[in-house]
Amino acid sequence: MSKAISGDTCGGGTSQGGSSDVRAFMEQVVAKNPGQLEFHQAVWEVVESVMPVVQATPTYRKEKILQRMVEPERVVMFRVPWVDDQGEVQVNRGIRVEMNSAIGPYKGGLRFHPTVNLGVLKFLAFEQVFKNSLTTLSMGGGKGGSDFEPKGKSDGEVMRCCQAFMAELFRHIGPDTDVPAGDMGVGRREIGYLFGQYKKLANRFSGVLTGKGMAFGGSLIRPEATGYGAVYFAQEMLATRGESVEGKIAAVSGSGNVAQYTTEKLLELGAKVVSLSDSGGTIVDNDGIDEEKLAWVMELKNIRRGRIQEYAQQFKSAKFHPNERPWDVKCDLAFPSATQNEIDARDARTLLENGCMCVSEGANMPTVPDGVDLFLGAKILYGPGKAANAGGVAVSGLEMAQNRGFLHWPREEVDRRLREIMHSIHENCVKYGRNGSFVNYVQGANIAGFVKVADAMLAQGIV
Ligand code: NDP
Ligand code: 2IT
Repeated sequence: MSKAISGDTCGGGTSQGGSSDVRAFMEQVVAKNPGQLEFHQAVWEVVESVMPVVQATPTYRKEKILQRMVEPERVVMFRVPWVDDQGEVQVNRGIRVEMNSAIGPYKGGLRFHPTVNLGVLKFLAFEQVFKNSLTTLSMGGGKGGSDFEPKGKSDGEVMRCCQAFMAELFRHIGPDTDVPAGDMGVGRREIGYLFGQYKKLANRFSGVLTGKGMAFGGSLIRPEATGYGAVYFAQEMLATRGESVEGKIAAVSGSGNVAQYTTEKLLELGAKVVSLSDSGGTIVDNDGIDEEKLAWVMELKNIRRGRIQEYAQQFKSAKFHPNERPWDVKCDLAFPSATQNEIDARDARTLLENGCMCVSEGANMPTVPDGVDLFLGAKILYGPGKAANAGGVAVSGLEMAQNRGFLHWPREEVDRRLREIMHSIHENCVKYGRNGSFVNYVQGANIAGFVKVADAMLAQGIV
């Protein structure tokens, strides 16, 4: 088993390779954004892919498209004061990074986690710009959140924090300007509290947030969308090699929203899921996590808000490995669905040695750069987060469309559109990422996502 990480440290920095143009560009980014390691890491990966396109396109160079893309259009940072159940005043920080609105209103989730800081949210907002572009829908990129820790807090405390957060954020968002949603630590409960406070302050019932409850404008399949989409993307990748999900052994990390619905779809398609995790460690169940066990996990995580460790007490077929991640488990398919930099180079090597043929990233940037290089070097099917996990924001876009039309599409309709979007993202990755018989999905996703945003920026002048 590999050691758990804090999720905010490894990878990034300036140690990555690339051409001299890439290095020169990155030196400026690093100098201008000191200490924002995750942001450097995310930018580096994109710049490495798109630099040849930029070099070959004089207008991109002249108009300084890349230089503009790494500068957020706006960042709002604010105080989030609230009172805990003991009557004590707590002070958190709120941030919204409005990265790029060239192709639509800012769109992206809110993360509540103690590791949240400006650099983390800038990395997430930057990734979101290209991801949203890939979805084929009209959405710009943004991300926000707070260093608030929801774990161990009462519903009342979570509500008061959400209200304090929205008391400032409401001025900066709107259905045509910026439409937040959930991310780590922000699920249906938090979106409900945030929406209630927005509605009260703005005196407006609008589709200003996505991931809403079904009774007040939410879309069917939005809770499932990221996990289902990551599996649909894996299906697309596997099909290029005449393979399918059926009968495969899958390792999943995390046990939150993305991990749960990744597992649900994998089971439906006949795979055997053998792991889940949280920040306390990993459970490995060699008998497989079946539908009944998954329903138990959903109750544990979504209602009781307990720890994954309890799974091993409930099901004797499982073993709990404290403070460890699942990547030593022998698997055909890996679905990192917890957090950034959760697959280090050693993990990547172990996955490859154990015969893993496909990695589909439900989480954002879960693999460190050296790990990505190992996957690409081994020519396995490697779907980076901005392509593989785009299903979540895509269905958020569908929720916005339904809100605009006062409509409520049936489950089958949303699922069909989600499948179509994942198919088209895959096709676009193949179009821009094919190198002979191998598809480099990193290159494909980055270039396809970049070109649409860059062309929109060119058309709109220097703004
Ligand atoms: P949740 O909060 O529902 O679940 C997060 C899971 O990851 C929890 O099990 C959590 O454990 C675990 N985790 C968090 N940090 C660590 C860590 N350092 N080490 C080990 N486990 C950790 O979030 P989501 O499922 O929504 O998000 C998971 C990932 O997917 C994130 O990277 C997010 O950005 C990405 N994503 C989410 C989308 C969505 O629609 N929700 C869309 C696209 C991407 P614990 O409870 O112990 O903290
Ligand atoms: O990382 C992501 O794409 C999300 N957290 C979902 C964003 C959204 O607006 O649905």
